[in-house]
Amino acid sequence: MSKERQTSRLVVVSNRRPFTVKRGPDGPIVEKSAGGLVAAVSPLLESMGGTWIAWDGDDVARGREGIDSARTREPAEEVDFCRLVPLRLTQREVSNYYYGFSNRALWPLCHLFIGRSHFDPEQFRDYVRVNEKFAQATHDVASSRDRVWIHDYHLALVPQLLRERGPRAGKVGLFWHIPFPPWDVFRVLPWSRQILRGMLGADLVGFHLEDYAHHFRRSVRKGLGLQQDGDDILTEDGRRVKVAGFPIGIDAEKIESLANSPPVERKVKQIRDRLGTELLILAVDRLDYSKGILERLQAVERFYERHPERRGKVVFAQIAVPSRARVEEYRAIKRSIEEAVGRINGRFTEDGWAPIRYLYRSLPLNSLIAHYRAADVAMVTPLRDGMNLVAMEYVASQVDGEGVLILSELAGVAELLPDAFQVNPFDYVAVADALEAALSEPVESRRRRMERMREQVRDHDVFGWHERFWGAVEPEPKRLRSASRLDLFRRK
Ligand code: ADQ
Repeated sequence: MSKERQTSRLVVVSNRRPFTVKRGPDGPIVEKSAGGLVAAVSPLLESMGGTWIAWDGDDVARGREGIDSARTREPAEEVDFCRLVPLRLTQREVSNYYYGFSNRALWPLCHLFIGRSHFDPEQFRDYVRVNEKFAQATHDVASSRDRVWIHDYHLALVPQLLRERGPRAGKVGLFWHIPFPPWDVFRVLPWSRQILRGMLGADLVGFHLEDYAHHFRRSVRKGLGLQQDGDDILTEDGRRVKVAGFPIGIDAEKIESLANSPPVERKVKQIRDRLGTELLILAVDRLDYSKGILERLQAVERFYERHPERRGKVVFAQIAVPSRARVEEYRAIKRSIEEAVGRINGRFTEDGWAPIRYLYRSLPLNSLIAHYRAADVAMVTPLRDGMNLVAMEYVASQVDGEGVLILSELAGVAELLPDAFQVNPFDYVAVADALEAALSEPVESRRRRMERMREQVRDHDVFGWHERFWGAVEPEPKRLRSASRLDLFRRK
């Protein structure tokens, strides 16, 4: 098959596309997809352009059973900052590959929730089939001078499947956005060795932390019997695969400048005026059991129980963006969260004040940043998290330097932010105590902590992440800059 003409050098391959298009009363509405991968990778393509290959995200609306299986790719779309190649999947494929194997086997296992993992051969079969579709589309679209950047656990087999489709001059990198567990956990997966072999098709396999990279190397040695030379893995076909930790970052410059912008300042004032209390504690997550929302609510309940003097003066706001709502575990956790919010509000509400505000929706970026700025304390307490961008976004939004961050020591980002109030998210007594300590902390020490955290977030931004990742296999990757002035997510 002839290669399509390419004008860019970066080809991003991910399950999720950077935005979704919904039908609105006045025509299509373009919305940025919520989630860490899109938040991290979008600024790079906004800055340098490129091609993004992703599932078109639309399995239900168009009823996909029985589609022409030879035609798996929609025509490429030009959007403001990249060329998008949407991939078609059938309903069954989406159900088995995405909701099934990716999110009911790999996701819980990598986050150490072995008891939540489901292993189903049918789902794995469709995972392989969909990975083949992604590999074929990438092979068709990428030219030999492109860097192919495959993202995340949905596409673990794509590096090897791509290699099998013919020799490539361009480098292939895989970035794994979630934790990689110890071999004793990963080996529980019946197809663990296939997954490891698939990943090793890349020239470079990156993780957020050196700890995760270490677990991967050890899994490859123990599971596949391969040799290691320094930090590299030596494959059976004589290749050398680089494996390392590359902590991800955010577009800190863009978030800071938005936090300082007049529309955000107006919104901050509006939030504070409507609050009706002196202090705001904020939590923002995708609705996922790994984010520890239920455990956090338990800590918040204890806090109000132990500190009656704070009632009427502090509000806790939980903003949860809907996620994977077709998976029963996610529907169950949503019900439990809603019950807990109702119970705690029922218990403590008095004189027009309610302790918890709960929003189940995605917010536009400006509004999200205004909430970060308006909050006196942010609680980022996942039970396990590859990195966690919300913590970094909160820090970058503290342009007055006065916010306090309570951070789970089980999130990868904890390595970067030792100045946060670090807690074990399973220890609700300690988390409740940390809340009181955070609210009572004098302004001067808040500022000192926040200043150091802001430096860390600036020094480890998403552009540096990109440079360090590709710098591991290419001598001089292109230096990128924030694209904050681009008019984004508008379809041409
Ligand atoms: P996620 O699990 O999605 O990412 P996270 O890193 O916190 O977790 O990113 C979530 C993103 O969604 C943030 O950019 C946040 O702003 C956005 N978001 C959350 N709630 C929102 C809301 N209500 N409205 C709008 N936006 C919202 C995965 C891994 C992480 C890793 C990232 C990047 O699980 O550990 O940090 O990828 O590698």
